[in-house]
Amino acid sequence: PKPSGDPSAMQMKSYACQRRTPLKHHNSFLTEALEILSQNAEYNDNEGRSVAFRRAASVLKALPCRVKSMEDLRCLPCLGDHSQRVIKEILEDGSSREVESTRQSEQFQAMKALTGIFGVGVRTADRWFREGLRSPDDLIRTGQQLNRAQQAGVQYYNDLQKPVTKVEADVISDIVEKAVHSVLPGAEIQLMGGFRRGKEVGHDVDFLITHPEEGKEEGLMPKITNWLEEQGLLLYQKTTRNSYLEKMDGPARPPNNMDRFERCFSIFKLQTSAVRYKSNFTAPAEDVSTGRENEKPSERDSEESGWRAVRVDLVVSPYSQFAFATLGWTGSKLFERELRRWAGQEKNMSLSSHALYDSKQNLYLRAKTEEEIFAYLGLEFIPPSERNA
Ligand code: DCP
Ligand code: MG
Repeated sequence: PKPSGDPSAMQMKSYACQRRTPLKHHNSFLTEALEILSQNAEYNDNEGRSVAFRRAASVLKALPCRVKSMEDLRCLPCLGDHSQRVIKEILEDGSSREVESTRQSEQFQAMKALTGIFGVGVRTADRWFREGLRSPDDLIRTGQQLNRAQQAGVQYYNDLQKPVTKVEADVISDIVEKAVHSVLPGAEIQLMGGFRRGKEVGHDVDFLITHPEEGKEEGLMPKITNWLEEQGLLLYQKTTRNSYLEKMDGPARPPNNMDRFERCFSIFKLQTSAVRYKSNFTAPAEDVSTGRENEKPSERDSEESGWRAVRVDLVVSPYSQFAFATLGWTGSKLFERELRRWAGQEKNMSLSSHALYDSKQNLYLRAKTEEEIFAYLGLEFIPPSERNA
């Protein structure tokens, strides 16, 4: 047996959904580099390459200690030649030339700034980049045509760049709970996404809403958004209708894995006084960067105005799909992707945020809890805090 300090001593499973990945790990100096290359591949519309780097990074997140030499990587899955070259260079020289030149490149920085605008995807950002645009300011200066989401994205750009803290998420939870219970008593609300996995900050706040009596949740979203709008709490909202029909959609995944729940993409107007009030009643959070350090004085100051903009996603699920929706909206994105790949490739099943279909038995598998879904898939249950793949 190998000494216990040797990372290769553990049996590393190859699917991220077979492993426990904590939030804090020992190899950020390597994973951050690999994730730069993953992100750059995404900006260049190379999904295969992007996922390969992301999988490599994810394996290193699951290691019990810091990688010290290439020897430590023996027997690890998902580490392709390219990832190994990058890791080797970082271990030997402290940094990778490819990663550093990518990070500094005009294209990478512009794509990061442009895709960082709410409502802007890689396609649009790439078109703008090729037209010579580099930042939100360039869009305003050149009078680009923007849709309603992008207009809000540019308008609230600085606020939306700042990470959302757990205390802010808790204040928004209270508001959402009040809104939901005002329009449908007995409804259940759950905080999802990164915050459910134990993150201290996020880029948005995600909620899943349901009601134990199937059918009661129908038409709920417009009632919630109306209530919020009347209170002056929404800066932007766009609701998409539930378009999932088991009989019509069958087991096939909707295109690009988007689920079909009634969903609201919104921007909340969050009173900073409410956040200050709440933090006084909460254990002091760890000191996290507010991202305000680089803010130009000319920009809107939420301290002065008394509020800030926060991205909030609301999703309504029928009770019968709630376990699948919960699993599908907890993340991480790679963990979700790996779950679906495992289901398809290893189990001949099809998993979505709505259902699990068994192609061998030709039937839908019902579940009330996440634990049951892991069991159907023949996987050990991984709690949300260890899904940070
Ligand atoms: N999700 C998904 N596929 C989508 C959209 C969402 O699998 N197309 C799932 C996985 C995410 C969760 O929903 O974990 C929430 O999406 P976010 O983009 O908000 O991701 P996180 O909450 O994990 O990260 P952050 O802290 O940046 O908000
Ligand atoms: Mg989120």
